[in-house]
Amino acid sequence: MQPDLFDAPSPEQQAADYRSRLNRYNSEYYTQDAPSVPDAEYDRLFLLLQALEAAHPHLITPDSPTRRVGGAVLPSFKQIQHVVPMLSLNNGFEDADVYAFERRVREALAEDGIEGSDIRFAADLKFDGLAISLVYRHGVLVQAATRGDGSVGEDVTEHCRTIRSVPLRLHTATPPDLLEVRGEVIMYKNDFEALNARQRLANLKEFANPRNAAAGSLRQLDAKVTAQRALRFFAYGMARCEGAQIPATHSELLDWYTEIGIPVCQEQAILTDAADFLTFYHKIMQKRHELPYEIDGIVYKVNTLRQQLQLGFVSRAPRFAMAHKFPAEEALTTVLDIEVQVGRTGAITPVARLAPVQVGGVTVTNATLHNEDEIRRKDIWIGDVVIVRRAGDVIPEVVASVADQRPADARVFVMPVNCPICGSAIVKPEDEAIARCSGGWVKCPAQRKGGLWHFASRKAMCIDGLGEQLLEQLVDKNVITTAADLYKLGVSSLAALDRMADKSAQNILKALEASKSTTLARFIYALGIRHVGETTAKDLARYFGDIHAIMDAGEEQLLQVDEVGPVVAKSLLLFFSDPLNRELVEQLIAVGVHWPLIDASEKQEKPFAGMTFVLTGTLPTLSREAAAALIEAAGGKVQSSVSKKTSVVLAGDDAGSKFIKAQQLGVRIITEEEFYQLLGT
Ligand code: 5U1
Repeated sequence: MQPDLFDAPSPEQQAADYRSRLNRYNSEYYTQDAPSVPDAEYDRLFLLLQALEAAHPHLITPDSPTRRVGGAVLPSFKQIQHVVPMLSLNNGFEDADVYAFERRVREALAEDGIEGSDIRFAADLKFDGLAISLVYRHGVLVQAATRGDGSVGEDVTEHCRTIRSVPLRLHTATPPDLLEVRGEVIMYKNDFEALNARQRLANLKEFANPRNAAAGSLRQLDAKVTAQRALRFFAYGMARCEGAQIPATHSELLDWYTEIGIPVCQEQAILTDAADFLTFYHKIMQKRHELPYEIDGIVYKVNTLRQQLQLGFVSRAPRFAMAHKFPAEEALTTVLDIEVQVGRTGAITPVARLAPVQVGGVTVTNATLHNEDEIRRKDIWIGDVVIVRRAGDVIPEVVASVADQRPADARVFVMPVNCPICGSAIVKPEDEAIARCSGGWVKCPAQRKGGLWHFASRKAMCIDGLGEQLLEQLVDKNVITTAADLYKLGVSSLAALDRMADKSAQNILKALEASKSTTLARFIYALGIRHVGETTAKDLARYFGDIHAIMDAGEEQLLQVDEVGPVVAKSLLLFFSDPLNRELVEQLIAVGVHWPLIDASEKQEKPFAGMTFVLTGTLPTLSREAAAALIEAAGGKVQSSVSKKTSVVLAGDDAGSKFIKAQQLGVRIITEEEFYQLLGT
């Protein structure tokens, strides 16, 4: 007897085992957001299955994860007639539209004898992506189609196979004979940024937004291109189901989908009336920009599927649902002109002057164009029709020009050769994207104003009441030149300014006096040295403990500091090589700016001195902010990602990929309780 013949799995069994594990890991990662194995384990199994299939091609099944690569290049898209049309939704923008929808639903159902108390509504997110229909026969994905004109779409089966959140086989032993799932293909915001970064590197046109990127990635005749794009799928409805018990409500349908491996967005709610709708709408709108994907509104639907059928459709939209749209974050307008602005470090930023347009709830008339290369890459001309975007509090941005609407008299932007403020030459080093005014703060009032504004800002010297307009007057009237001059101001020089009463002048002098007592980190940050942000300033202060030590440090010594790399070191050396900057530091100290000495022994005593922490998951009692504050107060630093240099990962519930990475790298992982022990409390 040869026991291994009986014990060793056959290639068939082995392949089935790999397939089912890979499909499960896929679902855990993409559908449940809860990976149970590191990516490396997935990759290892995938390679094993690939090798097995190469040796035994008859083992390849349509639901094999190795088939997610895209097939042959298509000559054109095959057309697919939708058995159940893919309709669009009626849109509403105002509260009144939402109340009207609820009233219409209730009145129509009342005609069928349905009591108001029997009516519930489901709300889910309206994704800004591409509507897709997926057909499963006996649990296996057999067809995927775009919406097209609603009646006829395009066959994108091969493409959708490459989307890892689309199950190739439903996770159930008893699948329906036929199931047609409706949902949306989207691209996450971070994947969109990464794709555009790759496009830039390859000198290819960037996508205007995640929706365009998703649509452009799916509508490729070569599905291998789609396979390289990080697309995702979320289901929100069902068109057909045969050979299975159909759930009674929309929310039960979504629960069933989750059970059988079809991804569903977890941001849902069951609501009773329009007042509820509005609360949910505002809650989601608040956190809209923190979501990993773009949404453009909320969809309200009658929750009971039977009631949905009773309500039916009017023209091409269901009567049982409506989309409550958020204010648009993108709009079309015209570039009237392109001017340049000079920043505090002399950076020249081209700004588009736009025909006024409503975007994201405000009127936009200007948008940054970042730099000259960006203008060329986006191909933006003066006179062009452009897409403008304003997401949340983000500065409005020109996303792209609409090339086919370019007027005959459109002009290419030419970067000026001289600073529009001081007339000094504008220079642009070969290896930098940003052009700069060469005047420095001595010659260029724009740099002087910017530098002073930064010096007085909240995170720097925090001088209350010293606003932009006031600084502008002080500089324009030649009352001050440097930051040290601020501390020489008196009531009379301040009161002589426009709109400045004696009382306000007194308050500013008080604020100036108070600001003299600061910290070394704030002082370093306030100097406005290029590439030296708040964190680097803190690191420099902690490492050197003395401003003169920083001023006299050489490159090698600077590079010893945590956040300091060659670029920052060079910038510090350049700044302190200028006698005017050294003089400024001395003057500020002479007028009384001071900070507590950082005692080396005190530094050592802090329990987390020199340690870096990464936070992941939800901690039992501490918020992230509170944990970060405790770590920093104890001399430690908080970082956003895990690396070999990380000292400790503080993990709570639902810790995700950072936890796995820490395990892989052998980084110490602690609980909140252990954290308190380390802290000595
Ligand atoms: N979230 C969601 N989006 N969306 C789009 N639900 C939803 N439902 C739709 C559409 C077109 O249609 C059904 C109500 C038929």
